[in-house]
Amino acid sequence: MKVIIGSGDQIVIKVMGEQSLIIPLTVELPGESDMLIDVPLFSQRDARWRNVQLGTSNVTIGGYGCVITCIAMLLSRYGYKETPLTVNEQAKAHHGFHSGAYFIWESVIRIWPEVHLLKKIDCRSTPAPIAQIDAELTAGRPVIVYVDFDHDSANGLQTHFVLLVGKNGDQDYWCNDPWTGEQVSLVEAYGTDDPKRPWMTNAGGVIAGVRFYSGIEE
Ligand SMILES: [Ca+2]
Repeated sequence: MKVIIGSGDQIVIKVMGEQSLIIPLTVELPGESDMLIDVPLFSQRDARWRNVQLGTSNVTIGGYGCVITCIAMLLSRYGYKETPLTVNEQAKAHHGFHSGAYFIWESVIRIWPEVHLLKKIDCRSTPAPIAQIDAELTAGRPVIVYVDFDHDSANGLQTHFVLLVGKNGDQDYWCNDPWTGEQVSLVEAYGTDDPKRPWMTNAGGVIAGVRFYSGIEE
């Protein structure tokens, strides 16, 4: 027997001579506001590279390599077989770092010619460009953003980069987080419901800056 049911319907279980058990149904269907791009995950703290020197600095990939880990995930999306370790090596060999540890966003196209920086946007004091981010994700292009690592604006911005890979409803995104190597809700991971910071309950307030990249699919 096949029965078609929908949201708002009820399932009634009646055992002979006993009271009926009524179970209301809630059916959640994926809407246009949910989507996900398939992007491999890397952790900057993976034992294979966590203790490796970042660029030519005296800090490690494990401690400060969120950017190159995002870049490794982004490149993987476009068919390059890179890891945080190989991105670090390639960038060192091609002047991809300045001041030791800072990855040069514009250097990507010199090293990986099918991927290039489109735009850098700082939005620490303005709402994030959600419509632009949505358009990029819908087109299948992951977006690098930065957030406050400790989600506490009282002590300034501790910059942490993550890779957005999909929409999670209208006010949130799925992100590949290099710190944990896991895919998480951006707002759950880096927002707060502290009433003193109401803007931190949605992605527009959590995102402090954006790096848009274009790339050619494999
Ligand atoms: Ca902070």
